[in-house]
Amino acid sequence: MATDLFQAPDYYQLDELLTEEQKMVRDAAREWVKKEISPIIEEYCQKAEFPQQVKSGLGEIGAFGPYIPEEYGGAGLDQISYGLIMQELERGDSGIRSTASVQSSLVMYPIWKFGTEDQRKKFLPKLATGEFLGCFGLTEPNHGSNPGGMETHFKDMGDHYLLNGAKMWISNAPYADVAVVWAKNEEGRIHGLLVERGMEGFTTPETHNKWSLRASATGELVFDNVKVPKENLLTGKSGLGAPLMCLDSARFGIAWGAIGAAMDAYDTALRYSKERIQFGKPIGGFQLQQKKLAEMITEITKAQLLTWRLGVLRDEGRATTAQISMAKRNNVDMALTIVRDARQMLGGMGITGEYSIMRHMMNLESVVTYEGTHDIHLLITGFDITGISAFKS
Ligand code: TGC
Ligand code: FAD
Repeated sequence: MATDLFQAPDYYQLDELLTEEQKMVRDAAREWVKKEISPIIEEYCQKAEFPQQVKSGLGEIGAFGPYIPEEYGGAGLDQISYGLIMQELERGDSGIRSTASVQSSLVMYPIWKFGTEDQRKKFLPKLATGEFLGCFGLTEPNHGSNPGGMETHFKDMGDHYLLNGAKMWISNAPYADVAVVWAKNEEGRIHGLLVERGMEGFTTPETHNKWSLRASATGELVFDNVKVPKENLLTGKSGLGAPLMCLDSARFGIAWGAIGAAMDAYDTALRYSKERIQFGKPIGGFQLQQKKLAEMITEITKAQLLTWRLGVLRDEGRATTAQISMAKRNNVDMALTIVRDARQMLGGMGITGEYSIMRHMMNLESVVTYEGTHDIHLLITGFDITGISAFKS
């Protein structure tokens, strides 16, 4: 990719709503992305490889467990800071943000919230530095939007649990040292288990040929009579509500992250429109291109406000699942529309790796599907406002 010239749009002076600490955290992540991600990301996406070397840097900027208390190695930050870090990472690449979202909200969060003190001490500090990578296994081949129907199950064998089943579409799986796995016990109740690399019968085959999120490794989790020690059960919460609580946290981060991808595409298109001359003048001087740019900055600004308010509510412990769904759905859709328009504004150049736009576009096709699809989030809002669930007949 050409030199990273990114300048963040802030049309409504929203920086004034941030604390000095939040701005410091955001700026550190922004600088890190410019230095460590922008120069390498195109190459890693082209070869469809996760850049493992960025793990320690992600740990250093607090991207692994931003809101996990410092006593467990986390950064002890507030929710808005967490969101801002995700925004900056996704400005670089959704796959890098994915790695951090999964590690923070889907692995560290459940260990912190539902784990025992021994589990916290054993895993959290190593996950916070990036020495360990984690993954989260909820989705199965036959159960995506309806995880409650999962088939993966475990039996109490007295001195251990015996785990069988399979998960698919699992981010970080091929490199994960530990997997938070959701499985049913003999009574059909969902529990979280910590499955560690090296346990006999546990494999993590990589999913190849993705056109999207190519710098994030995706894989399966296969459990063939895996003996899981009893001390690896997450004892603090059971039922589908436990993984759904993790998803609340991750979806919140994605709502912020999508703004990052949109800001990058807008900034690129704006700069290009002032430089590219057709019919004797910069294309940014044509009304049709100005319409695209004006709508982009309007939508980014609305998303920034929505997300900032959600961050305040979340910091006060008042954000609801449905509010988070609305922000995830709106912002990812907003980002997809913006990257598609930005791609057109760059003409043929828009499809090349010289610019980040096509990569963002392809990435966002996963982001709009994972952590609850666009349609599922709409139904969550529908349920919330009517009180009638449209998921099931
Ligand atoms: P439903 O009957 O509504 O709920 C089941 C139980 O859970 C409780 N609950 C919650 N508890 C805590 N926090 C929440 N946010 C909760 N939401 C629901 C609920 O009260 C109930 O409790 P109880 O005691 O009555 O049993 O569940 P449902 O089966 O109707 O499904 C609802 C639905 C469809 C909204 C939900 O399952 C859903 O969100 N589906 C989408 C699946 C999804 O998002 N999967 C994501 C997989 S992880 C991923 O994609 C990672 S990508 C990572 C990356 O790379 O960034
Ligand atoms: P399906 O559930 O089969 O849905 C297919 C279509 O039907 C969708 O359009 C959906 O909106 C629609 N649909 C389904 N039910 C309804 C309904 N009731 N009403 C109306 N429409 C409906 N999962 C994890 O557990 N961990 C991970 O780390 C993870 N990482 C991922 C990484 C990538 C790159 C991808 C692509 C996915 C990842 N996932 C992960 C899985 C992801 O969460 C699922 O793909 C997602 O939840 C949708 O499930 P599905 O693909 O099975 O689609």
